[in-house]
Amino acid sequence: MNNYLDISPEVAAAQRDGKPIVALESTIISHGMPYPQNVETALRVEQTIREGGAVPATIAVIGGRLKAGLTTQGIEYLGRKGTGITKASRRDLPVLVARGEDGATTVATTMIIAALAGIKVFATGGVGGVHRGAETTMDISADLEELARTPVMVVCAGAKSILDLGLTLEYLETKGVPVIGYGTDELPAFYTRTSGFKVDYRLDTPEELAAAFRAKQEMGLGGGMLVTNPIPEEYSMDADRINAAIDEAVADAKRLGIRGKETTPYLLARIKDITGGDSLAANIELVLNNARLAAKVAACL
Ligand code: PSU
Ligand code: MN
Repeated sequence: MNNYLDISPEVAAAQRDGKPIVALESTIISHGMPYPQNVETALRVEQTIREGGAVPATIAVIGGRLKAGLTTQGIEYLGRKGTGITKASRRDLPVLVARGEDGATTVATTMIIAALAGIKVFATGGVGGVHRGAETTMDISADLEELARTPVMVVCAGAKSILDLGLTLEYLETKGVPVIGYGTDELPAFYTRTSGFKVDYRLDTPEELAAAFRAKQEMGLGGGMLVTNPIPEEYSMDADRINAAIDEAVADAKRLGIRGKETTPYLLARIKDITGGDSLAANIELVLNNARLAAKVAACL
């Protein structure tokens, strides 16, 4: 086993018993939602995975150790510290680990640690992508590169239009990452079920998702797979309203000169304020929905 990795007793027992395991990220806790909804949601997501017959492995870096599986206290600690914890992508791991520091793992880093721990399925809300204006800023999330190289299935609710969805799909195509719509031909746009962009393939059952992922690994193609699962109809937001809020948030970020890793957390918080908290409610529901699907796929694998 990797010398830097700690697998929690619950996750280790699940591995011994051959039980399905679902990885969860921690940047969504520290930087994606405010306290205390972040902690409540993280615990509800874990509970949802247990109800689905799988074992949750929330992933983070604590005191320089890569953790697969956190305690409730660990989740509470990350949630309270919030943006006081380093948002840790691939490039951040070496120094955080060498210094014995904490890090909240993004999609990219959660994939890395899940793969080290032998976990194949990971549920989250949204993934990073190619940002609007990337043709001049070059702001392309390391999440996309990780999907290209690390063999973990990421179940998300699509990508939100804080990103350039068309360029994000182009990038994933170049990198050979299959983008699957679960029960849909269209890429879901996180808060809404449609975006106007087509996914590569529509698959309708957890078994089909598992079979495609297994085939990719067994052929030696490596890398991940992006499963996009639309937010349940009853929680989806009005497209005009959410798009206006996103445009306003993107304009504010530009005016304030927000850059780099601050961009995504700033936009999420700003959109929540502009929508009077409604975007957060939708965000919570779609994460729970993704956890349910991920537990089913993990059981098939
Ligand atoms: N999108 C969300 N919620 C999030 C994130 C993205 O709706 O919490 C987080 C995830 O951890 C994702 C990261 O991996 O932001 C991407 O950040 P960046 O764009 O800086 O790569
Ligand atoms: Mn970025």
